[in-house]
Amino acid sequence: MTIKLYDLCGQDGRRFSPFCWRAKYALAHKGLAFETVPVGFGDIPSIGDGSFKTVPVIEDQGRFVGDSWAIAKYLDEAYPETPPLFPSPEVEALCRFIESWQFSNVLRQVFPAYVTDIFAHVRDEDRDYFRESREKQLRTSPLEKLSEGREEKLPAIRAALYPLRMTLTNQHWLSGDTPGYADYLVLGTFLWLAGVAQLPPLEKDDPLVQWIEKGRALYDGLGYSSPCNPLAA
Ligand SMILES: N[C@@H](CCC(=O)N[C@@H](CS)C(=O)NCC(=O)O)C(=O)O
Repeated sequence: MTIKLYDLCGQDGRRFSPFCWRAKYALAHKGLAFETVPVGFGDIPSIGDGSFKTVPVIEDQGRFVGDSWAIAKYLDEAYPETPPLFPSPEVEALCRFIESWQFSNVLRQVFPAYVTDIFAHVRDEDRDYFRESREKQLRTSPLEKLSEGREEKLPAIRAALYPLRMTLTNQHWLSGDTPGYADYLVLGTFLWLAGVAQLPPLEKDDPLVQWIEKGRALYDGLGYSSPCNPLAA
């Protein structure tokens, strides 16, 4: 039976949630058939029993699982015969580090700088909710103040990505010779940016661009399955 993935959707069918991208790559890595159910922010309370506050959520044979990490864990447990996302407790522990690093050093800088671009792409019916909730979360009103002079934030954002460039100079993927969950954790951020960024975050000759393109091409071009903007200029 095909697994359903409730996937955050904006205008033009655009999928931009970094966490939903992680779940899509996790499903694809395991070779599991899935279909996405596009949802806006306002649809989340109607998923399953109504207890979910965020997406991704998957529905597998009547069972609902939310949170990208919990989904990855669930998939490994429910489908042990397919390629593992966490082949060992050590890999899982290191993936936790990548997730924390990604959250604290990358997303935290990128999110405020690009929040108005997300706002520009959310569905009309989600706009008021998005503005109000993000102005509260980022303690800035109006949101547009956060994009003033954001070009000046790009050097720091690019510098935060240095550990990725350094690692990927010597190996094909963060997970080694073949892609794994560590890669999907990071690819999620770039796919989110590609879905919304009106200001390309990377420079054209950034070696990360090649790795991102390789990641997008995986699984029959999964990373190209949603409209996107250029990531580099
Ligand atoms: N820890 C969660 C975070 C998921 C999350 O924050 N999703 C956002 C979309 S990117 C969401 O659904 N937000 C709902 C809202 O803000 O109302 C995960 O890894 O799945």
